[in-house]
Amino acid sequence: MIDSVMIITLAGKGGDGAVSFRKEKFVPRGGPDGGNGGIGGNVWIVASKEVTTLANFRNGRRYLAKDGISGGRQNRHGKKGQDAFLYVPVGTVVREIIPDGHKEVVGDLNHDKAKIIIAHGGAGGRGNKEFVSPTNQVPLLREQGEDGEKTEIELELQTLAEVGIVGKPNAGKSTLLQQLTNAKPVIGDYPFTTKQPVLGVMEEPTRTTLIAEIPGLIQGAHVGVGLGHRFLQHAERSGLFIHIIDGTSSTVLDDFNMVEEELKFYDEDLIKKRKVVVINKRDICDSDDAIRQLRSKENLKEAEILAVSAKTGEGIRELEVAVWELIEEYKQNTNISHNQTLEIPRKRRKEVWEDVEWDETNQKATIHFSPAIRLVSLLNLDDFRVQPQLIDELRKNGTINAMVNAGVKPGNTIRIGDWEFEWEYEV
Ligand SMILES: Nc1nc2c(ncn2[C@@H]2O[C@H](COP(=O)(O)OP(=O)(O)O)[C@@H](O)[C@H]2O)c(=O)[nH]1
Ligand SMILES: [Mg+2]
Repeated sequence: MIDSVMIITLAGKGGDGAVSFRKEKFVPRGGPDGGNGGIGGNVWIVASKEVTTLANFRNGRRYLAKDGISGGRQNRHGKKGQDAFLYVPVGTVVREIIPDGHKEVVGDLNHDKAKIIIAHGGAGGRGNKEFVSPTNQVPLLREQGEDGEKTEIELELQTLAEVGIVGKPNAGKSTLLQQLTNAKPVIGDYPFTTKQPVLGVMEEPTRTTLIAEIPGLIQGAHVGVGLGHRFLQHAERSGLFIHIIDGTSSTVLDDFNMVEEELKFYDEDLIKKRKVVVINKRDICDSDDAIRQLRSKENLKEAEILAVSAKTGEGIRELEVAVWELIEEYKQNTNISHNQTLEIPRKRRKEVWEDVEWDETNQKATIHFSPAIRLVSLLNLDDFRVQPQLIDELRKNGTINAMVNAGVKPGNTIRIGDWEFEWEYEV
């Protein structure tokens, strides 16, 4: 089973802005009416209960959203590029691989329809209409659309159980899990057979649920090892516990209290969860007596207590019914409605103003600033009217300032994108 995959997501590029002028009778050149480009499409990761594995994803593959459409004449703005939706199973954790190599969790898609934008589409370029100003009535400028974000991510499916089986070592947790589900846990006469949570699916024709055997708590608490983070996640996320007790024990109530104490030790909230208490090994013990002992405890007077034999299957059907009932109840009471879409906010990575790169030998400054590059890229620089407009705009967006701060002097060469020119202005 594939439970982790690395992919690359590429959002759409923004559409380019247009340069255009209104055509009017008797007016040689009407006002500017070049429209803006549309925003590029976003890439979303969406949790869906219809999807059960990550098997449709291929390691290293790129997943793309559509580019925005370019602006047109008559103020026609380009259409937004279509978003791409990547559907993953509920329980998928999304980690972004940061350029420096470390991974950062950006989303835990733990319920149906939870979603996150993992790569934002690029902004649309502005058309010439947007460049009109009191000093520039005939703008010949337009902007290239911005590149979409490129994000490398890791998807990891963390299947978390709805039901946790807890109990002292040897109580019969593994045997019970095997009775209730398709799991094949190790069953042994000696304690501590299970160190990792073992998962199994409990199925009925119309519903399924995931059950985890939570490893013997006692050993972990005392030695301080063994029970990983994963255990806690299962325990915390599970909606209810089956607390199983060995009915042949002469200290049934103490056994129960001991496990409750251990749970409390990890997290106070754990013991507040709904639970079914199960007296096990009813084939070889006096289960009525065990139940009586438990009922002597104040908060167990009204509790749901059942006697089963995980080995022979006696009482298992009743237990199943009780578990399904509690699951349904739990689902109705959780405030996550199943139609609700949860959008996990994630900001675009900030555009970093990279320094002007200074080449001493050639007395040349290269500008690495995407708004400046996008502005320069599509212009007809042979048109003598364009350059002064461009310089004016570069002044407005801070490029000139950065150049001056970097020590650029008249006579130096400036490179922005593919455009190289000699800086001749005093500032
Ligand atoms: N007679 C009897 N033995 C059981 C029953 N349930 C479990 N056992 C035995 O108890 C021992 C411990 O069971 P296991 O499921 O490994 O317990 P765990 O440590 O809680 O996972 C094994 O030898 C099982 O065969 C039961 O209902 N009746
Ligand atoms: Mg076990």
